[in-house]
Amino acid sequence: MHIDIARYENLAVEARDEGVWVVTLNRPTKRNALDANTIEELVDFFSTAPRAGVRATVLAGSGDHFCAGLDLIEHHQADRSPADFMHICLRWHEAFNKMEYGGVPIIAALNGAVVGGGLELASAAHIRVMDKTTYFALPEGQRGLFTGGGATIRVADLVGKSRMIDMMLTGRVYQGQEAVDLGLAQYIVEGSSFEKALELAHKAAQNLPLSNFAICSAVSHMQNMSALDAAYAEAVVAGVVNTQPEARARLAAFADKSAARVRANY
Ligand code: 1HE
Repeated sequence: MHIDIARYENLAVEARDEGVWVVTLNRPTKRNALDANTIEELVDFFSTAPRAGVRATVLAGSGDHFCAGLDLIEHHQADRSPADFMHICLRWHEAFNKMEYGGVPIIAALNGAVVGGGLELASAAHIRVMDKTTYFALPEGQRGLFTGGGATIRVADLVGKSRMIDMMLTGRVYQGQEAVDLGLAQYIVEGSSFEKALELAHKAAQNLPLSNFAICSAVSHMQNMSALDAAYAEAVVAGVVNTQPEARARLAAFADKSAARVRANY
């Protein structure tokens, strides 16, 4: 599989070294609002990435805001039927499921507004890094709308049902350390969230691809299963991953004491 960078209009797609790719929502004048075409481009990239040798992806937004959510102007002008919008939402799910279950680590570099569908997009990434400008909200209630890109699943999973309902009913905004404490992001940085996300992507890209595939696919699948089925599936995945020939050199390095040990941060 091959990623054709030139085919993207609303995304800027760039290959860095060590198999790390950077995907940037590239409509800053629209605050990177998600129109139908952007969603199709996300489906395309994240469907192709797992088979194109992508080892980790940084997902960022161009300009001062990560993403303003659903393109409200397009939605207003299209005056969609219920069936039309259902199909739009199914394409959002296609894109975000490809992200969450695709097996390639995705690190979201957040700044400014991460709101509505922008938070749905961010919550499909495996790691979220925020900076001091980042804020999270679900303004759907105020707009006469409802979430359609998986917030009832992923945002509720991150912050819990009650907090999500409060965010939607009252327009509550979370930012700063409180957002990390709630689980909306795993890192907050003084400087650039992009630099930190890139550092984390390079770190993840050092793992064997099959290990990352399991981490960025199996964990999510297993959360959807009964404990009994998840334990069975975990054993099967571990059977495949933990016996991969590529792991033998790493195990040998541990055995001969040349591999780094796990140490506490002091
Ligand atoms: C947009 C959008 C958008 C900006 N769709 N065009 N999401 C929201 O309710 C968030 C709506 N946006 C905002 O609250 C603000 O725009 C921001 C806080 C993100 C940024 O504020 P600001 O002052 O920097 O920008 P602005 O002046 O409000 O907007 C600049 C331009 O971006 C302007 O376009 P212009 O052509 O007049 O210059 C805006 O129209 C445009 N823009 N946000 C379209 N969202 C699957 S269901 C998901 C449901 C949802 O996501 S609901 C949440 C929608």
